[in-house]
Amino acid sequence: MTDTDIETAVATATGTATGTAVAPLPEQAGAAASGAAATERFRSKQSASGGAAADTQRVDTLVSEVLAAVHEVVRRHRVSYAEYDALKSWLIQVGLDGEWPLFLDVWVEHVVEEVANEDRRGSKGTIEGPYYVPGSPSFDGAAALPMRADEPGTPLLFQGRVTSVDGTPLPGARIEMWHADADGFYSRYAPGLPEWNLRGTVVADERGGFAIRTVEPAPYQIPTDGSCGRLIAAAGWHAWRPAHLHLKVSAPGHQLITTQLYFRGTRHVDDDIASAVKPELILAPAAARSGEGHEVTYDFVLDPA
Ligand code: MBD
Ligand code: FE
Repeated sequence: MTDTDIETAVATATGTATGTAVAPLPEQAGAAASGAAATERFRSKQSASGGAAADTQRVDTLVSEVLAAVHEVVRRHRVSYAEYDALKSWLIQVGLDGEWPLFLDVWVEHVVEEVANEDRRGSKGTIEGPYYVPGSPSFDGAAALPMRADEPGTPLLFQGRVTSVDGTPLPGARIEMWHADADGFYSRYAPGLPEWNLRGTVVADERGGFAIRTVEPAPYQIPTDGSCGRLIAAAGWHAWRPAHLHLKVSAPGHQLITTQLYFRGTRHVDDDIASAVKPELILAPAAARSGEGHEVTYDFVLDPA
């Protein structure tokens, strides 16, 4: 990192330079660019929602138990001052890199999602991850996601219906999809991609049906040049998520589902670094009946609110 990168990251993290709702398009590749953009996006979402109300008792319980777990690890493994200082400098650097959203969504969010949605009867959800952007271009019924004229990758037709748990179709349901391109990059978090590339919203027809044309994403590698990448290398882990489509599906009077869908037999579908794969979320696309590429049908079932 150069001094200017660090100043930019600090300014972003403290909100002194940018008060805008939309993060600027990154100009450089790598951890600093995607981390700063993800941090900025999270901060604007959080300031819009006002954040959770702090219940003193709850903060006391949760923080005390997290600290007790840390103390227990220090004692059990006889953690040294050298290791304590290594931890301190790593934690400082995660913030400077803007990688707290990435770190938390990869290693913590899956358990929060599990607890939040354990009583759902409809379709399975999974983690949102750090790269959602609200307000993507919207289309009726059947559409292609915004993409470049020469967008690389295998064409994919993704279609299905949205119903309530009792089987009632949900016309007007909104299916928001976002995903990495065939090189594993997300628009808004990597340089050189059109603003809404591979991000769009399709509104279901009168039968609750939708059809989305896109291209199959590549597996995603956590940036290797930032703090999360350094942790992964230091621990001897791998840095990969399997190829995935992100979705948010919503309809009036129903609970929104945030989910991801994966592809049977693809790399890392059995060892996702973010622990976000569930068997119900693995697609098995077939050869397209018309045109090139693949097609797959997946229906969403929403729980009443
Ligand atoms: C991703 O694309 C993602 O979905 C998650 C959860 C974490 C890092 C990158
Ligand atoms: Fe993702």
